[in-house]
Formats: sequence, structure tokens, C-alpha cells
Amino acid sequence: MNIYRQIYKEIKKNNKIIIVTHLRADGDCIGSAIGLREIIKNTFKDKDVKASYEYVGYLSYLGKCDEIEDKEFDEALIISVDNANITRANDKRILGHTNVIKIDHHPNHEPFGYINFVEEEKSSCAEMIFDFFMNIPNRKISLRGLEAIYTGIMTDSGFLKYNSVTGDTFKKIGMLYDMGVDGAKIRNMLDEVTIDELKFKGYVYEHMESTPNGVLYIKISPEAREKYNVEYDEASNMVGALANVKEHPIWVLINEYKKDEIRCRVRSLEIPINGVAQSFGGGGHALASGIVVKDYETVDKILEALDNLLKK
Ligand SMILES: [Mn+2]
Repeated sequence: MNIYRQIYKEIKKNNKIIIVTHLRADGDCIGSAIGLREIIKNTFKDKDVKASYEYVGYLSYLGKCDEIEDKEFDEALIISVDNANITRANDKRILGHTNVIKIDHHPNHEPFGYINFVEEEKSSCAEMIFDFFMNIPNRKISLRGLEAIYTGIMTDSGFLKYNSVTGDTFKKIGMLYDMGVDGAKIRNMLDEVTIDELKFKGYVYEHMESTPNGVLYIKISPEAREKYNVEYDEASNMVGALANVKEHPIWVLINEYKKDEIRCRVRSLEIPINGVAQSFGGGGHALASGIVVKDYETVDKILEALDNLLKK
């Protein structure tokens, strides 16, 4: 039995389904959760299906998160989307449950589901959700669900820019347009910036630095964020501002979340950097990883290790 059919059957068997995702929500995790909820809700008319995710301002056009009571978790089938590690779940009520299906596109070091549908090569989890939709019988979905899937694919692929994008990814975007998604409208909402964000981008360009062999980096303190009136997550999203700079194939955004918690977003054009990330307790994709450390001495060690990758 193929994996789509297998998951379809599990959904069919359960009347209550809860979808959970990862902490620090992004377009793909919310897009996957809402997309899957709308598939289940519309394809199976009799299911009680809810999605748990953190509210994110710039994705508010996708709608609010469902309210879920503790006891609802007891008898539910739980589907985890876009999350590699159970400790990074946005909803801690998933812990201790065994009736979990994992759908994800990160390296599968922790297959915590009784079914684990993991495709590391996919651009986004939302692309996998779309594949699921196209491979089940009597499929139905709402426009909201299609917009959510579009948002997930677009945001996780850097708007179809990253090397995880295939001809198939483009075809799926084409199909989403044919089904009624207004891509330009959604892109305009996603691209919207505030004056504060623009000014903060200026700060990033003014203060970025480079290691001897070309690791471009910016260190962002809580004071800098406060001065420019930007939230922690908005500042983190600035990692893209350091991309594609000539002779700087690795770039890092170092964002001090709070005292003793400094979060590094590491990106690379083609040299895998997740080995370095793992050696400092982080992880992620080959070209996009994250590391959380306690102090700036460790940050400097990370920068040195990344610089060494470029020396070779
Ligand atoms: Mn993702």
C-alpha cells in the first residue's frame, strides 16, 4: 500500500484528528497544518479536525489557530507536520502520545510516529501535503487550504529559489493557480514591510562583518531590536538580507534571544553546513541550519569552524 493510501486509511479510522507543528512558526508549518486540516475537513465530512500552531502576524490572512482542550488529545489521531524533533513541537500536549503520524521534510533522526512519512528532498512540507491531496480518493479542499499550501511551498523554497525546487514544484504551483489561488495577491501580503523593518535592514547592512575566508555575519542584540522596534522573529527573517553576496558563500544571522540564549541561523550556497551545526548541538538541512548557544565565545567558535570550511 502506498504511503498516501496508508495515511488516508488512518484518517478514515479516526473521528478526531489534531494537527500539530513546530515551535517558532513559519509559513511552511502553518501552511502545512491548515492545508491538511482543510483537506481532511472537506474530504471527510464527518471528522472533527483541528490545527494547533502559533499565531504569526504576517500570516494572519490564513486565519486563526483552533482552540483545543487538553482532553481532546486523549482520543485523537495526532498528525505532526514540518517538525523533526518531538521536543520542538509547538504543542507540548503531543508528548507521551503514541498515536502520532509524522509528515516532514527534515532529516529523520527521530522517527517519533507510528507512521513516518519523511521526504528530505522536498522543498517544503506543504509540497508533501499537496502530494497527499492529489493521491487520495474523492479529494476536496477549500480555497483557504490551497492558499495555505501555496504559502508553505513559497516561503520554504525562498519563492522557488532554493535548490530543493524541482520542475515538479513549479508544476504544483501551476496547479494551485489553476485551482484558484491568487499568487500575486498572496505574495504582496507576504512581501509587505514596515518602515521600521526597512530601517532595521539598513542597520544590518551597516553592521555586518566578514571572517577572513568569507563568512558574512551580523550580530543582533535585544537593544538593537528595541532601538528599531522590530520583534525577535522579524529580525531573524533578515538572514535573507545576507544572501548572495559575492565571495561570501556562507552567511550567519546571530540573534540574541535573551541572556544565555543566542540563536544562530546558518545558510550556505552549496557547502553543507549542518555538520558544523550538529557539532555545536544544532541541526537542520544541509544548506540551512540553526544553532542555539549560551555565549558569544561559542558564537566565535562557530564562525571559525564555518570559516575553516571555506579555507579548504
Ligand atoms: Mn518546512
